[in-house]
Amino acid sequence: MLAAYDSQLFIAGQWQRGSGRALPVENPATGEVIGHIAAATAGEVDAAVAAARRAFRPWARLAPKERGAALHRLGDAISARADAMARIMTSEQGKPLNEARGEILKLAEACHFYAEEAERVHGEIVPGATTDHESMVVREPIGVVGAITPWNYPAELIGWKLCGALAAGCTIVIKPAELTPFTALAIAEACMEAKIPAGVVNIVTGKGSEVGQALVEHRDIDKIAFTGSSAVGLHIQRTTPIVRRMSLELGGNCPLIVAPSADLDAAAKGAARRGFRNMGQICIAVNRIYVARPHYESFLDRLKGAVERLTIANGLERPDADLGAMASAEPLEKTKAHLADALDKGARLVAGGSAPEGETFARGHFFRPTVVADCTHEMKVMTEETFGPLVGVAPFDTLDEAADLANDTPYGLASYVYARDLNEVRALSQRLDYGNVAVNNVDAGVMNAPYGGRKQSGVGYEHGREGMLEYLNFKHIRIRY
Ligand code: TAP
Repeated sequence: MLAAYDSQLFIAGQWQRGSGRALPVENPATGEVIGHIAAATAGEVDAAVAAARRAFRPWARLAPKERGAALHRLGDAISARADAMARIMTSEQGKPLNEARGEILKLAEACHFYAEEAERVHGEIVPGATTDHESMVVREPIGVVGAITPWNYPAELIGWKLCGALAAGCTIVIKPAELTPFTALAIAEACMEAKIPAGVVNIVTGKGSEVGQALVEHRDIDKIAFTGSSAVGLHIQRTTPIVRRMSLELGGNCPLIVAPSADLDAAAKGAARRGFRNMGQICIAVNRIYVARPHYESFLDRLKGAVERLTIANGLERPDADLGAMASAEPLEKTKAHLADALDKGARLVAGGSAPEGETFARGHFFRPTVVADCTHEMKVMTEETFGPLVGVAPFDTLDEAADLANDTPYGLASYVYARDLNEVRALSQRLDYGNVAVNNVDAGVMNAPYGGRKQSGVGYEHGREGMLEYLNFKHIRIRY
């Protein structure tokens, strides 16, 4: 049991036992209850927002270097407790321990990156129309941020918001996913150790439809930063009661194109990694693959080999496994439904297709990484976000056809291309209607470049300087001399 965090909220720099009803948190690899969260009440949400409001002016007035120093301390505190935080994450989310530890270290990296960016917030002097006028454009922090995050990357998706907001001079109230609250509370503990001033970071736990919705409806929050499904993002957009800034990082259905000039081994390896890492529960997971027809069968053979080499285990028992448990029954059931839909409509099963056998897998949410071929856009795997370990494959005849198929989706988050011919690289990367295009690699997001989606994948950016600009307003000051 994670007794230290049981039923705790983090408000105004203090741990506080939540007074709302207790909700169990399970280890998805075993079904064991590892602790409880308290569903924050309306009064507790108000207290967290009020604490963030009180902390805002003093935090915003600090010199950027001081805010940067605080973020560096937070990065150090997180790195120092990476092993313990990784165990918490694996226990509640299911990903293998080494992968969880890597995510915690990425969170520390975000702290250090935005610690430096804090000092690079500056404006411009714009010449006036006449010589006696001058315009200054300055940037100011937006204010109090309400952040709502999902369970697939329980540390990083909090970190990008928290670090961007704090660097800019904002304060924050975070509502983590109900499935993965303890990683968030461990971040709060690191904030205490790093001496982040009271009220700058606050965490309230509970159900999205209640506690998340209370943040969305709160009138004293200046910006909502949300990562989650497109359906909930749209609901948030519709139910927000006031005009305010909002960033929405939403769902994806990401294509990978294996062009005629591709290195097939590299493409198969990349597809297996980005299709199935974190059990496919990634907004930028490869969901569908389009292969130049002459390479179709040989690519499928390579992909089958790469996928069947992936190891699955209880992530606490085997830290270096490639894959762990899925986070809950819901994405597992959706994966099975999308697989059944594809097979019913004529897809060919190439790899996986069932749960792994054995005592280790008897009580948890496990499924083998699954590939189906001969897919069409009549099938859900090619048009909807599965968010599980299922990838569909189809052949194409021309680059135009490949680009059209890749763009045939309401989503626009990430896309992937494998090609050695620079003309193919150019043609495809220009045609793909996505916020991120990775060519001959599958790492669509890096810390120092903007990361965001188009169409139903959202509005706004995280990562890079752009990730901090989301938390800043412009102010134009026109001066007559
Ligand atoms: P959602 O069901 O949308 O939940 C996301 C967060 O919103 C959770 O904290 C959830 O709380 C909360 N929530 C639910 N209903 C709410 C409401 N009415 N008002 C306010 N908050 C509410 O997504 P998920 O299943 O956790 O995550 C998977 C989705 O996230 C996928 O679509 C994936 O593509 C997307 N995602 C996108 C990105 C980027 S960067 N674009 C990154 C990761 C994930 P509960 O946990 O209590 O339900």
